[in-house]
Amino acid sequence: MLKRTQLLLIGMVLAVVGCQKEEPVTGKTAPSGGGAGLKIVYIPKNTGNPYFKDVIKGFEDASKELKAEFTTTAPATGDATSQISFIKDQIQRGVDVIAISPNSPDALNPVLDQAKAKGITVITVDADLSGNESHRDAAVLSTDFSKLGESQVELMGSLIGYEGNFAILSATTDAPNQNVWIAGMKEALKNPKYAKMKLIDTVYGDDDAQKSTTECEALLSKHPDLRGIISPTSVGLAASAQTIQLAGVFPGGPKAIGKGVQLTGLSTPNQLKKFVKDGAVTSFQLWSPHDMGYIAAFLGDQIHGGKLKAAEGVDFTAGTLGKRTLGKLNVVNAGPLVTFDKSNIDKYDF
Ligand code: RAM
Repeated sequence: MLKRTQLLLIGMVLAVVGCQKEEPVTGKTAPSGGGAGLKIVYIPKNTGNPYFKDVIKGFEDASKELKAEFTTTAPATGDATSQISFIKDQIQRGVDVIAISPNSPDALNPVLDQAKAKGITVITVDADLSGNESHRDAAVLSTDFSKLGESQVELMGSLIGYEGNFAILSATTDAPNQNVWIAGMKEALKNPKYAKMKLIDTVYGDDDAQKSTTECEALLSKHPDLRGIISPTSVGLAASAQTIQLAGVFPGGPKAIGKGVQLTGLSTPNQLKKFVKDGAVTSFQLWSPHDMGYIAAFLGDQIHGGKLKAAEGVDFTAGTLGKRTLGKLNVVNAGPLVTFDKSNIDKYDF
């Protein structure tokens, strides 16, 4: 169950005003670690993804409390190298903190090193530089990455009676977060509990709605015996839900073959509400994107201000969310994984 503070913050996401333009947001209340006027920039994976608007809202809320100056800017696409020139521009601008959802675990290493050499604090958010963590100071990740793959496999298993062929429709081929989760799914599948479930295909929609739709359609025509699709991306899952609904192949749908195709994965409640109510999607999961941005702003402020030396086991206060602790490799998990279905989806507005 979500804690009250988390529910409150999720509720606040209602007023989504974040956009990908560089617009400073400066607040009025007391500063903490970095002091008033701290310049924080957040670089999401790409523009046009509602999920990142919620993360941006978290940064904006925290920046108001910190009296920091917050801006956001992002490339149009999530290719591995698309963020490099954006990071360079921010180094030029002289920001204090670069928070970034990286599109690659390693392509950004040299430019992030340049940022760090200039005294800029680098925080990864939502996705990490897996295997290259020394190129950032700390990470704020959505939820416990080591359990996410298994949770998604378990959810799929429960939907298909732990038996049948399924596919994955992911984001980009380089996406560090999706790739860690997919590795976790493959590891989970070794458990004898899932012996009758088979991952038969993995495709990539690039966090682009059109490409995700095309990939989902291709999965349906290529594998008539498909029992399920896991799409661990908010863009991919929303596009696939629309595709499955239009094709009528969801369980009980007019074109369902046998028991139909169960679609699940990760997306925002607002993007999926319609499909859950119509029965095209039974259940799916996510966390609070807002809280990730909120926590990252506080962490960046405190590291940059010298109040916190990032190391495993070190505590810090993330505003109204209270005490948080840096874990292994300086990772902070923003919150719990929530499963949404007909019974609870109306409680969420983000
Ligand atoms: C997409 C992005 C993001 C991921 C969510 C679940 O919006 O790929 O990185 O965390 O899906």
